[in-house]
Amino acid sequence: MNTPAENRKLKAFIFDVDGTLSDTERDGHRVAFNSAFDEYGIDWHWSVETYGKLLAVTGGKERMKYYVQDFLDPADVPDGIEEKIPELHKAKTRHYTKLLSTGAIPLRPGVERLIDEARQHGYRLAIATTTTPENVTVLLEHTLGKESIDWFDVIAAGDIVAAKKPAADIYEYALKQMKLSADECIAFEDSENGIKSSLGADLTTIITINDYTMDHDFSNASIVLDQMGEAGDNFNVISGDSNGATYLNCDLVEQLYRSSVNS
Ligand code: XBP
Ligand code: MG
Repeated sequence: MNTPAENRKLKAFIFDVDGTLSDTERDGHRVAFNSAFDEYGIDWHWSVETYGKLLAVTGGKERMKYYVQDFLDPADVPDGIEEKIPELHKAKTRHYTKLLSTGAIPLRPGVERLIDEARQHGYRLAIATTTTPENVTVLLEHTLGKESIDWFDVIAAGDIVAAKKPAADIYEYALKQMKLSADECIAFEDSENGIKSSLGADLTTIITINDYTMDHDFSNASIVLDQMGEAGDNFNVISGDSNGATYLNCDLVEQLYRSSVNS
């Protein structure tokens, strides 16, 4: 935080994608991994429960390596699998983008409204995610429309940085691209790896949990909500103070930003 408190102004919203904009993990990424394994004749099947454990490691290629190393009996590791992972991951991305292009996975409640409102108020928008860039564009195209890709100043994604979340690199990259400092932005996350990354970049962070992340440690979040919510579809506040608000709008985002940068 380097700007004097009285001059600090919120200029941009930086969104995580998986789990935050949309519940893509269980019915999107997991399904696509399993389809890739089937395509390659590999007899792995990641159940909903196993996948929850595998989410400890971000990045699809990294997650497959983690599975091989920590979940498989060495005797069951297919020959040459480590070298095959990049190719397997390309197949996974193909299955994922195909699935999402059917519109199978919607945005989470309140996401579209908050993005619309942020644009009306003149906040800049960015994405900071671990997933592959084309996975982000296919989600945006089939939820907010093709033109929405241009609403984001930067889509920071995947292998563009060497170290994925929980490292702060992807948020730092997004800030650099926008030529903004951390105290001019706010991050939206859903997971412990995500908040470690955003806090590592010094960003005030708002959390919306999901089934896979409800037990994560969010003790340094500005607020923890079950969803962004809508008028008439209230969020539940898990921790923090919504100051009487019943859904996440730009007013509440501003209040949370102010109390964080002034503390
Ligand atoms: C997202 C991820 C990604 C996706 C898979 O984490 O962990 O690995 O599950 O994406 P976050 P790829 O929401 O914290 O960014 O297979 O394209 O890597
Ligand atoms: Mg996430």
